[in-house]
Amino acid sequence: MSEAEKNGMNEVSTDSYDIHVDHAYSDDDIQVLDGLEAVRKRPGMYIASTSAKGLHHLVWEIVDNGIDEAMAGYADTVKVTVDKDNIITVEDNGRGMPTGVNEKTGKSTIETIFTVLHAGGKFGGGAYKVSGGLHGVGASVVNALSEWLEVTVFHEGKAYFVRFENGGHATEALKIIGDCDPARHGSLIRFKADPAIFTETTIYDHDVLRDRLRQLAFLNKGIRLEFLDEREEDENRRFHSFYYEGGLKEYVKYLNRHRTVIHPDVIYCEGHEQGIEAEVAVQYNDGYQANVYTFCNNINTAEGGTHLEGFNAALNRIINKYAREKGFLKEKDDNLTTDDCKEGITAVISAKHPDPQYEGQTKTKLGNSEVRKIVSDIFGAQLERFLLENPDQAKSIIEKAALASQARMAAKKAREITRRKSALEVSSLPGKLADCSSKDRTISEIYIVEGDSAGGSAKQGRDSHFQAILPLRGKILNVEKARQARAFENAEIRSMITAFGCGVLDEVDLSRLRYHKIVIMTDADVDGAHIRTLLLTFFYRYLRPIIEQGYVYIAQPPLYKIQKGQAVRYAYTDHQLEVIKSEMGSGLGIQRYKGLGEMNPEQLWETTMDPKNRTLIRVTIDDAEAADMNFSMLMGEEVEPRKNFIIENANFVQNLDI
Ligand code: 1YM
Repeated sequence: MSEAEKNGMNEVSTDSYDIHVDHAYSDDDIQVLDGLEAVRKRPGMYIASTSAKGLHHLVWEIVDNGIDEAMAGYADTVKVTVDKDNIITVEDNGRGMPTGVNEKTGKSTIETIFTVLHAGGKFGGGAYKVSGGLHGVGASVVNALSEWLEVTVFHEGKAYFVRFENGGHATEALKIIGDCDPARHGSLIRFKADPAIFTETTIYDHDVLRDRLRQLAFLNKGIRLEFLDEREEDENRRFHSFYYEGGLKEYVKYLNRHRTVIHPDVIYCEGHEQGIEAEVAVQYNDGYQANVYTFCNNINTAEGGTHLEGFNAALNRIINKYAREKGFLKEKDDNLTTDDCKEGITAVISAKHPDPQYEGQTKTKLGNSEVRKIVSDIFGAQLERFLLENPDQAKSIIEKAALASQARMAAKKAREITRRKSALEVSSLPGKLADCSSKDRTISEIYIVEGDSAGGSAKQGRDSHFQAILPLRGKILNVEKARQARAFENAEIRSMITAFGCGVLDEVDLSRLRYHKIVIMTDADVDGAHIRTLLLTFFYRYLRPIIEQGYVYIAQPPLYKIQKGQAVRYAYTDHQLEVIKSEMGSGLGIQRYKGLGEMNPEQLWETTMDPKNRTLIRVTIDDAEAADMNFSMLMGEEVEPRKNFIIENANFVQNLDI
């Protein structure tokens, strides 16, 4: 079923069609209407969804057009405003959309762009459009999904205007509505998302808009992106102006801002070949993770692709070449692997391609093969130059890769032991695990429980048919601060790996995962939150697919037990406690649970484990960059930002972007 059908939108769009079938329309008009009608019928085919994500997508379609105009060299600023009623205004200071009449449709070019699906590029005279989005389909899709949309163009002292409503129909033809300052030029688009389509929400998320606009400013150096949120009372949050002369160089500094870098200068290059642009920036920090973000035409290519392959190849080739030439590697030594060269790296790779091909499960893998060599050549040349010109910085980088290589060999040994154990021993499951009897993975659950006493209650309270319990003793290792070898030696981590059965890192095989629900159950206090974060960090770094596929959950134990005579109720939040208190009246016994251990097995089952009553929060990764950042910050070396973050976010795990 499409998003539209799920939302029961067929009737809505049919209605708006009928209103406008009027005898003056020719066959061509009907086709035009059909186009927008199709978008309203099945919005899911044109935008990500009709949820909050799709709502924000509308903004990005219009912003992309402004950025295109800026990238073509005609504009330098794109402004986005959200007003109190969640009406969006996007304005650029470019040439202004063409105000003439389109020969084929007999209507203004602007009306054509906004009412004919797939119009964009065709009318642009083959303009070089490399920004993301729907490749020119965007404007008409946004119009179709808006309650109304207005376009104002400022051009040679005149202001032109057209308004669309009722499923995207122009109320009248484009016309001059007045004079403007002859120096003013550009396009201004205002629209209100249609609540009949976006049934979940039509309220924009300030942080989502701000963060993406900041990212677009990093990805398009020299373009100013302004954001005004008129809903914000807080003056510090109302207005943001993003402008980065240094592009990705500044992006990498920003990404490393809470980390300790091991060399002062960002390695940076940009270049173009065959009409394809490549820009790369790199700086190493003292951590062990690789944080590499790749983009094509401003779109995050989460699955990587040829630009990433070209980068990896150049990094490996040049670092090994330099390490051999300068004697860091002896003749008998093996080459450093690409992973060795990437330990502690923060890198951003951005390609701009006139005809990008996307592959992969989520169509976020760049497929154009020519990009591989272009990135490899451009980045390789600059990396080599950088190492030769900056021997001190080169030394820090090469020594880090050499250490990574030694650690990798140690980790391999430790990991082989874990693997052999699970492969050879029949009863290899960890001793502390109370497994479930069912062999059906899809219904099996494993509760990771903090402490032996809560573990004991959980074991007694569970339904052993499908619920397994793995108690963990005390705090688990912080994998953000430890090398792999130490992680694989850690008893708690090994217990989890063997219990889950699906392998780790690049060997994860979800078909072997023994439980389709992995539930973290910790005390509802600061320590519990910390342990939960440590566990999520481990999952995120070593078992990411189990999060990506939605197998990880957080249990919600109650905070209070409220009793009046025989009647017992539980409150999971302070707010709920107040509600229950007012409902139950006076003479209440209220117990605050300090930990899971205070609940007897029956209570634990009833409140937290029984599928009929419990609340499980599914952990998701919406934004890899934000999640990475949070884990590095929460779990990394630098204490100050972590302290501040925890203070600002008392209930911080709920606020983690995962
Ligand atoms: C706030 C959104 O859409 N700006 C914008 C769009 C266009 C032009 C300028 C433009 C492009 C060209 C020539 C060209 C568009 N024009 C078309 C089309 N901002 C925003 N600014 N003149 C003006 O590409 O040759 C599509 S988008 F099709 F009419 F050329």
